[in-house]
Amino acid sequence: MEFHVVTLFPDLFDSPLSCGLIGRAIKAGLISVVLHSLRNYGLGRYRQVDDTPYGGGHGMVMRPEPIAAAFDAALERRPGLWRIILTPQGEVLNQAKVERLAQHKPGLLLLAGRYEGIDERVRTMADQELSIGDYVLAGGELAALVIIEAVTRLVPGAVGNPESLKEESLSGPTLEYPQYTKPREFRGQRVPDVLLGGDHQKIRAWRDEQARKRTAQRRPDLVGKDKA
Ligand code: 6GU
Repeated sequence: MEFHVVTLFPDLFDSPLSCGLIGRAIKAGLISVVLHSLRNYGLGRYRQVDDTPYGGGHGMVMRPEPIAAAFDAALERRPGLWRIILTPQGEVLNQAKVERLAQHKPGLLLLAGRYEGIDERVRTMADQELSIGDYVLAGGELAALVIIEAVTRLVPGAVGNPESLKEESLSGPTLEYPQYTKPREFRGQRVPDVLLGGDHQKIRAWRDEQARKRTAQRRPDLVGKDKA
């Protein structure tokens, strides 16, 4: 799986791409991430990438030409990439969408938008627009990293124990059951007896029930819902 990211801030990716799950997946050759610095495709002496909005208004708008040139360079290197614009105006990401993104061969091309907006004509160069939730970030860089991590987890071999993926993929979205580890008692709170008894059928039933209750209480919007 190959990820290409078009961004004005390639440095922002250094540590997230070198640590943890993503770092391991890169070292193992399971994924690769290619950063395309938008500044390299900027216009004129100042490598300009944005300009004032036609019609007036505050802020700057990203010009289409540098983005088009960066997309061309990425797609020349890897034809067939699924092209995504990261913007709060996109479809909201969820696990079902992550699973679909993981199916895209040879990989994803992610545009991290910045400033107050992107020229509307850039939308015609993309296959999909995605947001990671209903709040505002300064740019799409963190959203790109969210997508890279969520998709990388689904690449075979990237997650240490594949059993932890299996449970998620069987059902629609529910919250996890409560987990406990040592010690048996912490500040007066005891681990539920059922988990110490070793009756695996009983443990499974207890966990299912806890997950169901917790989902109903905290995320009623997920109840009865299939993967969307
Ligand atoms: Cl993809 N970009 C920005 N700028 N803000 C966001 C977002 C993306 N998703 C949620 N908020």
